[in-house]
Amino acid sequence: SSPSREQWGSRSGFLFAAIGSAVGLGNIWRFPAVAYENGGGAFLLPYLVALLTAGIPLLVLEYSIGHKFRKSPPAAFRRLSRPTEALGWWQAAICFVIAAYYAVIIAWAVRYIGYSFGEQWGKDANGFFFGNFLQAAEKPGLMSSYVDGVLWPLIAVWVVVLVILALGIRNGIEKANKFFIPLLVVFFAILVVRALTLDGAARGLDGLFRPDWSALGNGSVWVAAYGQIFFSLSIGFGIMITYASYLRKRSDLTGSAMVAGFANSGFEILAGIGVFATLGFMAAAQGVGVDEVVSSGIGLAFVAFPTVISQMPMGTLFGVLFFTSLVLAGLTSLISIVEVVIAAVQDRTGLGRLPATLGVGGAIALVSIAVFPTDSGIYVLDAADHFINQYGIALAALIVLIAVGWLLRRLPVFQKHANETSAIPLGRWWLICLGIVTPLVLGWMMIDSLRAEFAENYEGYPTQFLLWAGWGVAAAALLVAVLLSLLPWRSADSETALEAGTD
Ligand code: LEU
Repeated sequence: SSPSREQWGSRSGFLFAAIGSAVGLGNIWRFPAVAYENGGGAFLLPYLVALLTAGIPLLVLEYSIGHKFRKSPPAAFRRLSRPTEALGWWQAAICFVIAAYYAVIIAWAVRYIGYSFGEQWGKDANGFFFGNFLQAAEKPGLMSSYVDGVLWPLIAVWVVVLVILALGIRNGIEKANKFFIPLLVVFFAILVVRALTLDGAARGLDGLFRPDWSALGNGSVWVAAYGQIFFSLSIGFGIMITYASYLRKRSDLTGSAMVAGFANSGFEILAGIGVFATLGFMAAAQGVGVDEVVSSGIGLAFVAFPTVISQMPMGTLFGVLFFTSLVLAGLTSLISIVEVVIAAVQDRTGLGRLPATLGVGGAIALVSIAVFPTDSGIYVLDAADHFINQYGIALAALIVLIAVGWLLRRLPVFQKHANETSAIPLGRWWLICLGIVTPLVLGWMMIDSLRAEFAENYEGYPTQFLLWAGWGVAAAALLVAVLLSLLPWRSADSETALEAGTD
């Protein structure tokens, strides 16, 4: 590999970073609600099937691509074949968009650590969040005013992330993950134990895990399982290619994929237990059924949890633990998303780490700071998140599999590459999962979500708004990617760096 490419200090450093990327907001607020809505305990079956047929096999593929070429996605895909370079830029562009809004949610959580003291949201957590805190407009539209209470924590989040990234792979990303992830596990474990000792916890768990076997006959339940696995494991948008490009030559790729995959799912199930035990307490306190208090995403973290916190003894401590966990889990994921874009530009231009971090990371931070701490920020965030997930991540993953598996027929090359240094050999099942099963599921997912998109406007938002904040953002990511891939690689430096990347 090129002598100047950075490397992880140890295998555990890479694993902590890979797990840190995977364990994020998605684990804490997405999984519990998705599982609940899709068959409860019965959902664990499609979830496990998705993990084993798509999650872990794709992790291994991404590790192998990054490890073989020692490059970030655009340069790695360019080595695969000239036209596929665009796929790498597409992944980098998706990361640009995700990073810009993901940071804002972390900023909210930072602010809510402070609000936990004295439970400042008062009796109306919903009104407080959307009104007092976000100062959200009534309806989605163009941004018209700034919200200081979001702006300052957001700037702080970006400063922390850019400093860590500027310190590099070993001194920045690896050290941060080795510190943040154990801390997260400790905080979250205390939180789960506390939640399990609340009155009503058992009712919550029963609500989550009671299996509805009839859900297994429903196609959309399977789609939800695959969707959750993609977002949660951070696969399909180049993060794992990038992180694996900093591995040493002799690295156990399949073993690492198993560890990262199971660790992420383990944390996810732990989060499900903690969240539902807490919701069970809330339902019991209000004398209603668990189904009346379940919400997902933003509503769960910033409305339901504050409400529960106000109702429990020692709520402040619980609030601090919960929001700090969100911040830690979010930061380690955000770092990985931004690193994809930095590495892509570095590989392309030969820029050093510091200028690349300031230039690229700074550009993402600027967009994030300009768009999201505004009265329309939450609507743009919601639409961009939905569209970039459906028509970014899932679609890009499908096209990567068609290109690598069917057009170029390179899956066996990566299978051989992984088997050269890995403890657990990849057999024929791996080819079948990635060549046939996963593309079929992803193709079905695409048709299914397009159908829903045209049946009714997402969240009932106005069409004009969805055209720019949703479709526009997803299409721009693709367009920018194609344009970037068409630019000639003029700099002698980057071509040499590229050539040096072979093994
Ligand atoms: N895997 C992360 C999560 O679960 C998200 C990804 C975009 C880094 O939140």
